[in-house]
Parts: sequence; C-alpha cells; structure tokens
Amino acid sequence: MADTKIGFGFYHHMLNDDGYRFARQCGATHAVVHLVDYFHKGYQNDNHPDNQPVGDSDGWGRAGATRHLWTYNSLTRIREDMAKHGLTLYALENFDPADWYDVLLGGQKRDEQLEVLKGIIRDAGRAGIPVIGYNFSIAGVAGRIQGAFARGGARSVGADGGEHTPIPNGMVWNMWYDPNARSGTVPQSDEDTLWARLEYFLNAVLPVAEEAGVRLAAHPDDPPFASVRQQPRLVYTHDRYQKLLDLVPSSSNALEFCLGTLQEMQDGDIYETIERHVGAGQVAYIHLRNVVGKVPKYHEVFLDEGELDVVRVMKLLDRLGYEGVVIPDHTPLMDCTAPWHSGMAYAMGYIRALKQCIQNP
Ligand SMILES: [Mn+2]
Repeated sequence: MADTKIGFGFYHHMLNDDGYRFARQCGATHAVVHLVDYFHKGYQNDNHPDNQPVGDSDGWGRAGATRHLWTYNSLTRIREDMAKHGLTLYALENFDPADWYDVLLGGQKRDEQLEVLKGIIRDAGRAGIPVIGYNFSIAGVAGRIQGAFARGGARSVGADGGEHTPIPNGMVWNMWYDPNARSGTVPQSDEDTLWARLEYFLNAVLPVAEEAGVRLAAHPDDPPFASVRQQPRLVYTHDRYQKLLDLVPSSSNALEFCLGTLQEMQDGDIYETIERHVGAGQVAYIHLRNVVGKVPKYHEVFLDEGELDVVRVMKLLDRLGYEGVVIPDHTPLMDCTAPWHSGMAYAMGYIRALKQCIQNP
C-alpha cells in the first residue's frame, strides 16, 4: 500500500500558527509554501483575500515584497515553526518575479539573476526543503474569468477564449517588477525562443540543485492556451511535459504535476500521462483539483463534480506506489464566513476519505 502524503498549500499570509493548526486539523502532514506576496500594493477586485490570486489585465501586485524570506535562516525558521505543529515543509512554490524577470524575458540581468536563484536553491537544500516548484512563463496565470461556476453557485475561475491584450513593460508573470518602466509593451516572443530560455535556465540551475538535494518541479501553463497576452507558452499540451524533461535530463528536473491544468488541455489521456510520469518517478508533487471543459472554455469545480475521475486518480497513484505529496490546488469559494477555508477543508476531507477507503478496502 503506497503511503501517498496529503499536503496543504499555504499562501504567504497564512504562514502563522493559525494557518498551521488549520492545515493539521484538515489532516495535512506536509506543506507547500508560497513565499511570494502576490497582491502586494495591488488590488483584488472583488476577490476574497484568502483566495487563489485572480485579477484583470493590470496583473496581481508588485513583485519583491517578501524577498527577505528567501534566506537559509528564514526558511529554517518556517520549517521549524511548521514542525512544531506536525507539518513537514516539503516544497516552496514559485520564484518571485523580482528575482528572475530577466531569466523569463531573456534580458540583460539574466546571468546575475541566475546567481540569485542558485543561492536560493542552495539555501533551500541546506534548510532541508527538497523541492522548489516553478512556472516558466511570461504571462503567468493570466486571462481567467470568475463566476458562479461550481455546484450550488460557488464562485470559482475558468477560461473563455483567453486574454490577448499585450503585457505592459515592467510586468512579467502577471506581477509588476518595475511599475515605473517606460510605456509600451513587452516585445512579442515565439515558442522556440522561450524553450531556449528555459534550457538556459535549466542548464544553469540543475547542477546546483542536484548538489543541494533539491528537485525543481515545473508547473504546466495555467490556463493551457498556446499563447496568452500575445506571448508563447511552454507546457500547454501533455506531450510538452515530456519535452521539458528531455530538454535537460537530470534527477533534479521534475514536475509539479497539476492535474487540473492537464485536464484542461485539449490533447492527451490524463490517466496515461499519470502512469507515464508518476511511474517514472518524475513527479515531485501533485496539484489536485477538478474541472469541467477544456480550453478554450472550461471552469474549475469541486473535487467530486468535475470530468476528472478523482477516485480513479487516487487508486492509480496507489497502484503506482506514489509516496510523494498531493495537495488540493484551488478551491471554489463556499458561501459562508470562511469561503476559502471551507472549500479547502472540504477538499482535504474528500482526499483523506479516498485515501482511507483505498487503504482499507
Ligand atoms: Mn496547479
């Protein structure tokens, strides 16, 4: 019987004792941490402050507000605080755009910023954090819509055709790294150029990651359109995940395996894709959520109501001997005084129940 670990994803503002207690109470044993404050000096429209970041063409917030947290001492403190609550800090999710905008854009500061990323990877390894998730994307998670898409009219997100307005200068990955940038828009790139930038990044950081005992785990493009805001995407089909792994072979070249995003893609059999990558040990951790539809039109729903057969997924993970971490990804917001927490608690309970059913058939 595989011991699949149930984890919990913490946004930056949830890194406190209350947040850790809530996750433990939901049954989490492992933690995935977002250190980036996605909404610093930004505005949230009508988004709930606990919800996943959503926004309009003006992006989320200003990058770089929490760069002081990316040090050996700070990472160690977070890991120790979590351990007091019975949680194992398993992964950091997403680099701060302030630390790597020119890596993504192929700009002049690229090599300088790669040295910063190498330092972060070394510090994470030394602090005992085995995984860093990243999303190599110019537009980032942009161009989604919000609405009462989930059961009972619960608010969630989706896509309907994507977003085509060009990205203003000073913005990358849907955040502002230079709000005073000259006017104009980010020059259009193409897919081959973006793959070459990813290869340059992987060649630079993977040897450091191997030595540090850290796996770099790639999230696919959410939403998985071939282009967003007139910029190319990398992993918007199932096949392209294999391409990413083959680009620079390394034990540290791994996947942040987002089943929701994979389900939204037009090609591929998701159960075969799970067999292929989980079976080959390439998955560092799993984002679990459900969805109805595929690009260009889909929406996110509760775990037990979408087109992804989550029962089959959990059984498959067990059969493949997956002992890594699964976290609920996004959740629809439930109508009550704690919309995000209720949605997450519901997802956690559902995953834990499936795990118990599989372990005690
Ligand atoms: Mn995801």
